[in-house]
Amino acid sequence: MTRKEGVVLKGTGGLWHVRAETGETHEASLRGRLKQEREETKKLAVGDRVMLEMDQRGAHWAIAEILPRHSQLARRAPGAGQGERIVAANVDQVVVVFAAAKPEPHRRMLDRFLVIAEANSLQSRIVLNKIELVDSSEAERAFSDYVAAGYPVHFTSVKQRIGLDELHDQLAGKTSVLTGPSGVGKSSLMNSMYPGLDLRVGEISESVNKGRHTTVGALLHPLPDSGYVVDTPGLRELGMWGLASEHLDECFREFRPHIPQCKFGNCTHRVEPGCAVRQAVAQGSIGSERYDSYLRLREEIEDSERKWAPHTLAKKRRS
Ligand SMILES: Nc1nc2c(ncn2[C@@H]2O[C@H](COP(=O)(O)OP(=O)(O)OP(=O)(O)O)[C@@H](O)[C@H]2O)c(=O)[nH]1
Ligand SMILES: [Mg+2]
Ligand SMILES: [Zn+2]
Repeated sequence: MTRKEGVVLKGTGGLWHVRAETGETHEASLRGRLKQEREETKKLAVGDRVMLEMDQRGAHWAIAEILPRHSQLARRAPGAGQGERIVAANVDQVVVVFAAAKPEPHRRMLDRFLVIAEANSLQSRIVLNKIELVDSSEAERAFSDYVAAGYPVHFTSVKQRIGLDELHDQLAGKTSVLTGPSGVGKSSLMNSMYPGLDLRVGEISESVNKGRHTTVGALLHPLPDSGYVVDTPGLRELGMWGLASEHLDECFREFRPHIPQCKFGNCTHRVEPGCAVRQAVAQGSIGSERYDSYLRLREEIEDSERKWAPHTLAKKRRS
């Protein structure tokens, strides 16, 4: 029987586009047996590595097996982790692009992207593009919190071709989710690193994404040399659904060494005495803006927990 391994690039109406290791793309449907598996983690997503098998007549490819995943970017429905949806599988990193100016970088939004990546146990990389528009040492100072937290930060300019080779090297051979607000230069960066590559990375189409029930699938784009870029309808839409408020602190990397030092095990790092996180903020080892982001996001998550908790309870009682 003819069998080969491949990577799922996209799915449309039950038909999946699978790129074989040798480069050609096949359309394949999922074997009935796999369709029936109820396990959430077995649901197929772009980025999944699969085994293809040719049917007896030699006419169609079928996905016979989904190979184990090493990571995933998931979207969870509000309220107790039901209805998890895998946006992409085997993601190696999230690349968050902002502009140094035009538009001004939005730190709160950056922190939100980083939290979503951390909540999915994915590594992040920050790109500050249009660096030629500002004083570069000032920009470096403004982003020193992130460097200190352990995030790689790239300062780039498409206009002056700064930092593009370094970024290109970090995309090679990896599967990257590229995201960031509109107008920061995501398409320009990709086009200048990979001339001729036609990507719509990270673009958020307002009309398709407004309804919560509309689902727009992600696409996996092979890069010309090696590696893939995941084209999602936008990470922001993923929200922080499913992240419990008591786990938010761990999604701020630089908080982690301090959390176990707090006097109370369930410390919210707001008003509790003996809070090691607040002490680190006072001493400057945690940036105050990062701490402010934490407080705001915590409020936001707690609000949604209050909103969804009765709903979840009612559901549980019914079943
Ligand atoms: N000054 C300057 N302008 C840049 C740079 N990179 C991109 N631009 C400009 O910024 C504008 C937006 O760039 P795009 O690449 O379309 O931005 P995008 O992030 O793909 O935006 P969306 O597709 O809307 O999400 C364009 O006019 C680019 O020419 C840069 O390094 N410096
Ligand atoms: Mg674009
Ligand atoms: Zn604390």
